[in-house]
Amino acid sequence: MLETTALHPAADPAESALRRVDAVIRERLSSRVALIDQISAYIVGAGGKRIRPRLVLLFAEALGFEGPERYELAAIVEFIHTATLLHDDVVDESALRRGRATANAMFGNAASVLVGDFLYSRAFQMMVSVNRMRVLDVLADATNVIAEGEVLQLMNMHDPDLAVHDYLQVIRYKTAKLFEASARLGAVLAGADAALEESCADFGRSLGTAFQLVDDLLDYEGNSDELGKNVGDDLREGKPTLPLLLAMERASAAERTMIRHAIEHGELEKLPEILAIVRRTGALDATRDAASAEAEKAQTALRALPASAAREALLELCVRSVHRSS
Ligand code: GRG
Repeated sequence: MLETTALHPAADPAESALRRVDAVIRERLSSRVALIDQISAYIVGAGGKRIRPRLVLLFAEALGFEGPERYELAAIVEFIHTATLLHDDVVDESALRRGRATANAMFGNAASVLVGDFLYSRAFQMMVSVNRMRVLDVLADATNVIAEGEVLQLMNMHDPDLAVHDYLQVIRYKTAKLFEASARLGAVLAGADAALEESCADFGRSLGTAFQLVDDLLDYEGNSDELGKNVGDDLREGKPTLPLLLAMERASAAERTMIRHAIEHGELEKLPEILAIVRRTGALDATRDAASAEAEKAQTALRALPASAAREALLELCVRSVHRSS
């Protein structure tokens, strides 16, 4: 079981720092080009949970770093995250994000990709201003791996025979890598030694994996209003995620054929039947169990940190990431 002492959101030590980060985000979004201002304000203004900046801030705080670079780095990881969302929604032809029409639906694919490029390159300008080679090293590596993950995922589309191991590799690359980098950067700022930095990175990798497992689960059992994006998108795209892979292992031959067909052809028509199979076979519960196991690994990695309010908030984040509905 995941354990933590109860932490009221108001007591989260990252809350006031996050307001500073939002100010940096607003300031650094500005461009001479009106369409960039308009689209970036549209997507950033829609909110988001700010998990990755929270990781930078909480690890920096847990390790005693209080310099202003933490706000800049927190904003940088949010810009990179937002750039990947803009690109991802084009690739996936998604229509809803953060409870609003996606930027691609509002402004078109070209504008969306290009503003993603702006945010991504602005993040690199900001990294240079932090003037630490390790920061550039960590983020250059992370962004490259994220792109590899997205291409691997593209290669796996419509493949009902995808191995769970290969599915996990994709989620470690496309999602967990930025969580890992965010946690690691808090440690880099604080000048942590190599072993401690690795423990922080381990936390981020495990939490990011848990987070994506839940994301894939919510695509079947979630509610579009709460999620702020359309459920069933993964099936529509023919994306073989863990709930489907596990359901196929456990279903009857006829049911397996139905799921295989849906993955191969990417169709929503059979969503209600497939959802019933995924539920009945326990594939959703098993996906949540896999997420819980990853979140527990993340919590174990936190033992390397001294006790503090920031460490408590990180423990709490593990619980919330598994038991979330948005
Ligand atoms: C620009 C470096 C770069 C790469 C482009 C398209 C692409 C390659 C990568 C996409 C990676 C991606 C979107 C992975 C999914 C990650 C994920 C779980 C997103 C949702 O995160 P939340 O729930 O979003 O934290 P909010 O809206 O709360 O911020």
